[in-house]
Amino acid sequence: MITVRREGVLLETTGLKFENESVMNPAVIAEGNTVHLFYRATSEGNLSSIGYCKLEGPLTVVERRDKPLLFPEFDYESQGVEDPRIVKIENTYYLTYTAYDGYSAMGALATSDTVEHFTKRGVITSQFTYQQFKKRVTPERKKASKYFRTNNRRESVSPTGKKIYLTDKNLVFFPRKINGKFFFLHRIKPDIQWVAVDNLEDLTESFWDNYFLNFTYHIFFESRYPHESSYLGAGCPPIELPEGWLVIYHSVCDTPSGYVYSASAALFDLDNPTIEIARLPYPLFSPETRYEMEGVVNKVCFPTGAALFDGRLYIYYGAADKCIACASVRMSELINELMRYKNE
Ligand code: BMA
Repeated sequence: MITVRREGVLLETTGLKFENESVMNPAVIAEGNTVHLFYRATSEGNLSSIGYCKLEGPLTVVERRDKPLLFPEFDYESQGVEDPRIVKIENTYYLTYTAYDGYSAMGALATSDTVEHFTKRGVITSQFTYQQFKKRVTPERKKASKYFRTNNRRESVSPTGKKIYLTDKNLVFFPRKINGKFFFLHRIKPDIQWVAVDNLEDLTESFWDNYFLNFTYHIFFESRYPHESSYLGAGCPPIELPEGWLVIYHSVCDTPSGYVYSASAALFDLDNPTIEIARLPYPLFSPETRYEMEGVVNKVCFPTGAALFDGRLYIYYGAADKCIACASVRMSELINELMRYKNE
């Protein structure tokens, strides 16, 4: 087993209107000794925006903005900008988030040359209704049957006449191009899927049309163990190591008292990340402290960002959808343990 050190709660709500209900699920990027943290903040009534704070070293908050950095501006995100992740590829920051319009939750992108002034690029995941998705995936019915059993949003139109799209979130980029292509993960319940494209402009309707016609080929990661039996989602941007891409993801298991969200770990091939090298057969850490067990949603550890300091991996996560906490592990210990569970 790996020794996981709870570093405790890092950020809590304040009296400021945009973050007076909860703070959680932060995007994290470390540059030298500085860690930039872009977190989901909710105001009463559950409207999300993205706040910013800066750390020196893994745990010391030195700056926290009193206004959100990103907030709903467009129809597709009118009810919230949620769950950011961030990477830097060739001098550009790519901040992905869930755009929620009150009915549909979709993966959206914002880019910037600095950590401050992001330009929104709109929704980049598919915008298909469940029925459109089902029609395209039906020829693969056998392999895709769990997608039709999962609690995916089924309606196509809202009472107000708005189109409702299949929920597609947890959009997470790899932090560099792989074989010249952008490589990212997204999640249509219950698995994680992958996309590789030369240019992000290639993500057109006809791209997604073809993608769904060949859908099961794009499944990146499926649940195997009890703690991930309900569904999975990409968590922190993958971390490049000599042994492979380390992916910290969230794994979800339904229980009589509700879903339990844990932080889990797996390793993928550097040149072809669709190849799984190893995964832990148990969660890296699960809700156990009071701040993870009780909050807006109980029993949630939702990892979304990580940073490496002196051989320790600091994992930042939303705890019970209420506050932001951090836990750390020795990287060598985690890799050694993963290697014990290599795929045949
Ligand atoms: C997911 C998202 C996250 C949240 C998690 C646990 O679907 O809504 O923002 O942290 O559920 O409630």
